[in-house]
Amino acid sequence: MPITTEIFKKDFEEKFSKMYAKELNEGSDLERYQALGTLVRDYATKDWIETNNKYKSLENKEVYYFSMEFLLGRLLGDSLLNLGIRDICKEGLRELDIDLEILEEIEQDQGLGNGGLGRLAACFLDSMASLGIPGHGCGIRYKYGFFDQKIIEGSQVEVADKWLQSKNVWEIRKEDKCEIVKFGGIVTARNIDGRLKFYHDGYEVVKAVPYDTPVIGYENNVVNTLRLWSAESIEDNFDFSSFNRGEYDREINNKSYVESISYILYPEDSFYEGKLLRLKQQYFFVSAGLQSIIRNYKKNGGSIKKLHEKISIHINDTHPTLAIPELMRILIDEEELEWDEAWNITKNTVSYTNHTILAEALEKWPVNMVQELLPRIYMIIEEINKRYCSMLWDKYPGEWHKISSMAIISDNYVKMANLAIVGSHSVNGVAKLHTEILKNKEMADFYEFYPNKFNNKTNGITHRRWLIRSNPDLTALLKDTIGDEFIKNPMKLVNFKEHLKNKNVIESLYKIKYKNKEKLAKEIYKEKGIVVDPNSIFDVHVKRIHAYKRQTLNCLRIMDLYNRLLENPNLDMVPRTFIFGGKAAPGYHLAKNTIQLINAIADKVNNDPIVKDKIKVIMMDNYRVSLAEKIIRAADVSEQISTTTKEASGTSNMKFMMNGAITVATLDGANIEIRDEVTDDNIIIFGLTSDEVLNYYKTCDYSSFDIYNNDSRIKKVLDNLIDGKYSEDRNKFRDIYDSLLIYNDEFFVLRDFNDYIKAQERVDKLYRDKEKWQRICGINIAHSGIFSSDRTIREYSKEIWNTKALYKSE
Ligand code: 26W
Repeated sequence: MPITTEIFKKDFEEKFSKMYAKELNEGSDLERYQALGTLVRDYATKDWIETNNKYKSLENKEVYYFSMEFLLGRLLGDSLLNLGIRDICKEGLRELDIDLEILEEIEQDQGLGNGGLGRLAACFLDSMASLGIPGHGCGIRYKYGFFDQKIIEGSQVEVADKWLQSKNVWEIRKEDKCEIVKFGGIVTARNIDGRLKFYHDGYEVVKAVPYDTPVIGYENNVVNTLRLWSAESIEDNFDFSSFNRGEYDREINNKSYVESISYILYPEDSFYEGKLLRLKQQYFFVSAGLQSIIRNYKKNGGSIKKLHEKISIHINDTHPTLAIPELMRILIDEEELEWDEAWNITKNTVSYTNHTILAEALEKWPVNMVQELLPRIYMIIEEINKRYCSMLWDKYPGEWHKISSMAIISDNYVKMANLAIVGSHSVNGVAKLHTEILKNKEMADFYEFYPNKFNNKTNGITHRRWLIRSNPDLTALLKDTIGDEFIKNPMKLVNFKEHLKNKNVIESLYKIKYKNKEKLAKEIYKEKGIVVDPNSIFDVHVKRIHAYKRQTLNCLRIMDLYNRLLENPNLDMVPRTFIFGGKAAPGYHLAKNTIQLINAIADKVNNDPIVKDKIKVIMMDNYRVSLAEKIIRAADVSEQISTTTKEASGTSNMKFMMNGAITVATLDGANIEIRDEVTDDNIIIFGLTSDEVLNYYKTCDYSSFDIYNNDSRIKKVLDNLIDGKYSEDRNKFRDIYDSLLIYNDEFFVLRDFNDYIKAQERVDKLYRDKEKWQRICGINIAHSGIFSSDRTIREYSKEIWNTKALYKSE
């Protein structure tokens, strides 16, 4: 029965009184939010059960997206949207004198991810469900997600993310679906009737408890599952004899030792550290996930020999690579298949996405660590390596260097990317340039050996969250002009182009952006106490803080602009508000120093009466999905200024364009494809090309010191870092200064500086022509359809997973 306003009101009141045994008007907003969330989840359960029943027939191949991170953000608004009941609920609540938006704001972000990789996983879940593709997520239910960032006296302070403090209404604990994961111990081989069998003894046992969250498709009755695993000790395991011996503490410690596995998300992205706990996390969720998938598959009558025809395992970067030897272990030790057959099934089941070429992000584990923690898994990796290296020897006799760099085990390390390439049937990059670099440079030897494994899948974003839900006014304009086809088929956004001749549409675009900017200005005032003018250009740089993303380049140009304003306070320029947001990894000193620099510039500039109406600098605290939604829709300018070749794809670039911002970009990652879509007239490109960057690496003839000495403007801003202008402590920004000069500016900040300034001057000029500016924004919106993750997922489905939708969709 379709839900009406009346039914909803009745259901909601009932749910509330059942949960809290009191009247609705006696409840707090948190209680109302929780009642609403629980009700919405209930509304999805019928479809959830029915979808699961369909999957039981095994008619449809299912894909499991294994990822250490799922950065979901809030779920209430999107669930209502996808169930098609947002307007009904809003109206029903209004009649009860409750504002839906207030309840939506109560929800804690589900922040189980660092950045791009985790958010991509979340967008993919939404697209798989919305396209009716049988696809589920498998990951870790961290007790503490990505830390909350507070800015205190200009510096980042990390605070634990206690997202589970108030109940998570979306998840269901599935006690009956627990799995056992084994660590440590010893493995012995015995010959049983001519077959070598492996026995694992003396291991430690960890109970893996799944928590399931429904992933609701857009108005299609499909509900897939995100299954996150939590580590618990087995109570029965409690050794009471130790209690009698007075070793109570040891047992308690063992409990917390076990539970520490799913305690916390590692906050490093793009920098790998060989921490034992991280290796445990990886094996923990991969082993639990695979065991439960295979158990379920067999229960539904699936034949183990046909596993690869019915199930795809996708690994999101190398973090879940142990899925390869773990699947081998299950097939050989438990299902008693022969090696060759098991290997064939494994390779054909697993596919792998690479998300970064940064060498320091490549995972490798010390051999003795893997051996001790996962003795049987190590044996299997060794055997895979042995067989694979013998193939390499046949093909490249005598080429020792090549073979050792391609080997899975070398220099006493297990190289996870190598294992992922060898043990999967598909390796993909996340944007065209990135894939080309993988094929021709980073993974060139592998590409030569396995030319057919490599392919590109340019990233995408779910337009349901990033446009329809987070920018309702723009969505309304689009519906008014091009109808609502674009909701199911975002490629139809291109029809918006023809409306850009219409002055009223241009005016509406302007007004919508202005309104979004006003809302953000309010938020900035609330959070930071700083007044910003919505008539100024909102120039936004939000993403993880990292040297390669070059927040410093942005800082230097603001410092330069400030210098020019000091020289000439009447400088003719459109006022700008520079908005930054992003977290630094806690151990990444330079990134933290960059945050301090942004805040120091903000402090100086925002309090200088000479320039205060021309420029403002804001560093928003605690950048996260829910804040991104508010910032991105209000942006005029999107800063995508990574050193060319370093940003695998970027995805915020797509979100900004879809919300009608103009991109200032280097020709890096998906920026190139955005440029190709909108053409050079509708994007502002600057900086070194990838060939130029690669050439610098080859010839080693870059000298930032020469640039510094020959360019007085650059010299001046660099000197400002250490001359006391931004801090009485002249050493405060010394490390940034040194990285740019003494360490020869690894990311070519100085080289791109002048070109970047010119690009920004073009922005200034363009913005003065209001109509032209809005038309360009409109063109960007019109061409953003291809960057919907629906397009990406269709490609994965067709070209990698071979999965079919439950029904025919557009
Ligand atoms: C081992 C530590 C570690 C943790 C996370 C290394 C690397 C990562 C991720 C691969 C970093 C990441 O999020 N990469 C981003 O992935 C996005 C989705 O594909 C891309 O859009 C970004 O360009 C890429 O930086």
